[in-house]
Amino acid sequence: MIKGLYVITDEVLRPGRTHKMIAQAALEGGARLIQMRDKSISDRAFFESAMEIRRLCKDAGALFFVNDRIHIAAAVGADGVNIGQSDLPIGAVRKILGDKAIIGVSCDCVEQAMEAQNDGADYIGYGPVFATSTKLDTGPVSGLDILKCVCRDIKVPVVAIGGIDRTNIDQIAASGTASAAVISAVVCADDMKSATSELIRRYEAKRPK
Ligand code: TZP
Ligand code: MG
Repeated sequence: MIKGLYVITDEVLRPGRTHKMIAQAALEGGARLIQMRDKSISDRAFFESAMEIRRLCKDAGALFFVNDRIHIAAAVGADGVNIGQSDLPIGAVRKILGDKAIIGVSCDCVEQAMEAQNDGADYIGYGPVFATSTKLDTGPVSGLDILKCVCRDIKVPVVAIGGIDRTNIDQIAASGTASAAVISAVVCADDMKSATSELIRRYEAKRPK
């Protein structure tokens, strides 16, 4: 279920590109995992965009995730949420969203990943693997060796994130990840649709069969 390229929307990196435009282009490029992420807009504005993206994802047979805002994930019927270390605990999120919701937890060290797995996370978002300027309050860059250890030790799917682009996504695929999450590699590309398909092609070519 959590497999391949995971595209996360962001309206700040390229002003004028909306969450919906980004999601649409990513879906057209073949992405089947989409997350809407916005740390600053109002709940109402988030909800309205999320409703539209929910529909686009359903039509494309893609999974739709909401970043952080659990109540909006519930309200729009998202497939899941991606939460951080300071969001509600997983058990509380489950109570709100139910058993079928896919709960991803962002982690920046193996201890956090183990704890999230034990608490019932459906996937681990791990990173930053490489340097990134998209998110400033990150833990240290992990690099590929630590990522490989995490993939070896964690049983649930590992979604790598942070600084992943067309030049290094093959290494992410070869490290045992289930998925590679990108923001700027799609959002800042001149052609978001073809950037998405290229990332998918490169990831799939190096995924261990
Ligand atoms: N969490 C860890 S790194 C990161 C997040 C949300 C940002 C990833 O953005 P980019 O542009 O793909 O490096
Ligand atoms: Mg968060």
